[in-house]
Amino acid sequence: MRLKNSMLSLAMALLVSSCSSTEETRSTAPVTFQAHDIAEYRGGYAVEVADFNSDGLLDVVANSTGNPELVWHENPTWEPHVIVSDTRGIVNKAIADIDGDGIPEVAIQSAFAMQAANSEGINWVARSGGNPEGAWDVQPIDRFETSHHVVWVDLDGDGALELVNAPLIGPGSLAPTYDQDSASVFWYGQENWDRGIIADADIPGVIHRVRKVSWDTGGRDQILVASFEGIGLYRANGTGDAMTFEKELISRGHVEAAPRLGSSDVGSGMSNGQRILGSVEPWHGNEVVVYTESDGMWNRRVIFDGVTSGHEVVVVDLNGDDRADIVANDNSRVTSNRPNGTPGVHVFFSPEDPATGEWSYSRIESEAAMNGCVPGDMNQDGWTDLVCTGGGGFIRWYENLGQQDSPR
Ligand SMILES: [Ca+2]
Ligand SMILES: [Ca+2]
Ligand SMILES: [Ca+2]
Ligand SMILES: [Ca+2]
Repeated sequence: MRLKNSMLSLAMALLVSSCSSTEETRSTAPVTFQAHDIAEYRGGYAVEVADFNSDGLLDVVANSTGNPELVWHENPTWEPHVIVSDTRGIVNKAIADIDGDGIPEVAIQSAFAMQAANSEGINWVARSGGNPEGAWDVQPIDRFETSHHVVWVDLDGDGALELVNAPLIGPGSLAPTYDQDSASVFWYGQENWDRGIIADADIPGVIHRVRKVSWDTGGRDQILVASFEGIGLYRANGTGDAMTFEKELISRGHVEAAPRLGSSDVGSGMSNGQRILGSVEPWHGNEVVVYTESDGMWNRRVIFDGVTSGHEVVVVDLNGDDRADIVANDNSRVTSNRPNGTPGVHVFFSPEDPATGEWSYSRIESEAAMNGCVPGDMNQDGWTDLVCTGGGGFIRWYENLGQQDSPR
């Protein structure tokens, strides 16, 4: 009787463990990707996705400082529709439907250069005339030297998006170290686009990216700023012109002599219900970093240091296991001077414990240099795809083919 019970327990245990291990294998396995070209595109700097024509399919906008035109590519034919033409030095844009008419508006930053003296830094808001395939009206809202990254966020939680502008540097910062001056972060409300201040010339060196994050509960968005200083979390208090901002430095990032300093970009995602951050460090750096929190402290862990020319990061669950994965682009090229370049897209799938487990690595693009990627389900099949552009000469989307043994 005793033996029989033991046998039964053993059989049950085996059954349970084999079930859970099967589920484990299915849900945590890396996914594979298939590349599709959207357009040939020289010197791509950054890319965004949004549905411009309300057909439920995400369309694609890339920009390059060398290309005077900004177009949206219509999914799935990728036919280009012009938003602006003859605009010099377009360095970034942010897309959101700020007036609720179903057609996104596009904030654009132009006249960019790496030296304040040569960079007028014009910030614009482009609105369609009701037909996104027709002419767009473009209004300048501010000029500030080296305006470089923008994002739409609801800082005061009133339901209307504010625009946040992070100039690259303070006007006194110069190549090659860019650390002589400190940089600011600004915000603008839709009512009058007056310039408000989030950080008042107190971020040393280069600010590379500013990202929206829902850090706290409540209706407000917060922002994460990736800079020479590291990763800073900014929270707004108050409303409208009376808003004030508090900074919490999450990490100093990579600490070395400028310009190999801080963080190039940061993303936030959830892993087993806990927030993690992913970062590429230092500025234009080689390290892929994951941050996990324990006892109120953010622990920094380098999971890869083989990116030759990093720039941006994406933190998103690609394989549907509720653990955020990390995507790092690489804009390096293989040349006679740099035979060891590693162009393309590096993807890291999270282990069960992102703080201690082994991340699974896959290089999903190894030919075309890429400067930035964004996530989006481009074919509406439930699997999150990636859209990238860069120095490799393409705007390309990588179709997430899922795990072969678990079709969704
Ligand atoms: Ca569309
Ligand atoms: Ca709109
Ligand atoms: Ca607001
Ligand atoms: Ca998909």
